[in-house]
Amino acid sequence: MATAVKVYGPPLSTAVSRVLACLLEKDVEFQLITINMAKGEHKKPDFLKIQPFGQVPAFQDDSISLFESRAICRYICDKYADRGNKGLYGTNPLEKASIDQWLEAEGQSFNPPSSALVFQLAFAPRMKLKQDEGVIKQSEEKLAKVLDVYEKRLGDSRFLAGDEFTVADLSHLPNTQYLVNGTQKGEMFTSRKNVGRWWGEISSRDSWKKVVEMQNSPPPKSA
Ligand SMILES: N[C@@H](CCC(=O)N[C@@H](CS)C(=O)NCC(=O)O)C(=O)O
Repeated sequence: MATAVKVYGPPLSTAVSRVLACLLEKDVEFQLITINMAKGEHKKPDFLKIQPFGQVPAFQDDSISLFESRAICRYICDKYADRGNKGLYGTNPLEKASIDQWLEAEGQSFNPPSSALVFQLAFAPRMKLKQDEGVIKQSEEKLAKVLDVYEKRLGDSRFLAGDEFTVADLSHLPNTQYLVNGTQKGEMFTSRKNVGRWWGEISSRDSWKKVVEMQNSPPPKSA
């Protein structure tokens, strides 16, 4: 009997929640192994064997261990191609090329300014760290330019890679969730007509609602 894949890390982490959303879309059974980052468990030698950079998530399936959330998502989509949402990573080279292009745009253009804003505006206050106004201003300007490109694209196309929801859209959920619901910067998304319509659509998927529920559930008590 196939065993559940393992995901290591807290659902509050944006990179972990990306992988969880993908597993839920693909209807793949998983075991979530909480890593207490406040206690530095992600820097312990045993964890470094599966995630040598000491970051979350780490992932295991059969004999393979993986890190990097977007690479993990691609693996899940390919390995479990026949499960759940079968078009999540496209079904032919043409679709995959478009999905890969927008997945790269997320990783290379959208993620740097949006994750900086998430850190500065959502995490720094919780961690009682001083916010860097220069980083906030610069990241906001960069993100606005990226969202202008998205606004145009989403005026021509229902989702980023075409008419269907794909892993390229999914990959934007974690940072956008924090920015729209956990900071004052939500308007950057909601004031742009097409981006706002897209965000409403992708964030109301059952898979993402389950991830948000997991984020809002108290972490299991450690022994
Ligand atoms: N590119 C990596 C980023 C992983 C990452 O930055 N994880 C953060 C949490 S969202 C982390 O582990 N931070 C703790 C640290 O870097 O020490 C991925 O997508 O998996």
